[in-house]
Amino acid sequence: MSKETIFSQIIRREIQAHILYQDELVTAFSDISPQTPVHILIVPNVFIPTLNDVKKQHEPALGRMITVAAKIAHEKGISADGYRLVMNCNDHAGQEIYHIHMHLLGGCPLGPLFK
Ligand code: DGP
Repeated sequence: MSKETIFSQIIRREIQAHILYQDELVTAFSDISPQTPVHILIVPNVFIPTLNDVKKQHEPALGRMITVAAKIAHEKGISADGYRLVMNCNDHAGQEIYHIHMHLLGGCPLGPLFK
């Protein structure tokens, strides 16, 4: 799996998306099909298909993804109540877009992941 996805076009602003944040490492934009009142995707600008393809050189971007997620959560006013960060890898996790991304989910009770 080595072809760029629609997320690369969003990062390059070749197609429309609601971009909330962008710097030299990451881009954050609203999910096209929100599952919760706040549903933002945070992606590395560099093309990485899956978490299995992550290398040590990607650590700065991966760290930035978390700090940007926390910053957006604060700006959206969901920090105190809480939120969830999710990254799916491959079929069993339901990954649809093969450019790694972190889902920032919040704005309502999310329920337990495990029972
Ligand atoms: P995942 O299942 O983890 O691969 O999630 C992919 C997410 O990407 C899904 O929640 C919907 C979102 N998505 C898919 N296509 C687009 C798009 O063209 N624009 C935006 N903003 N989000 C998209």
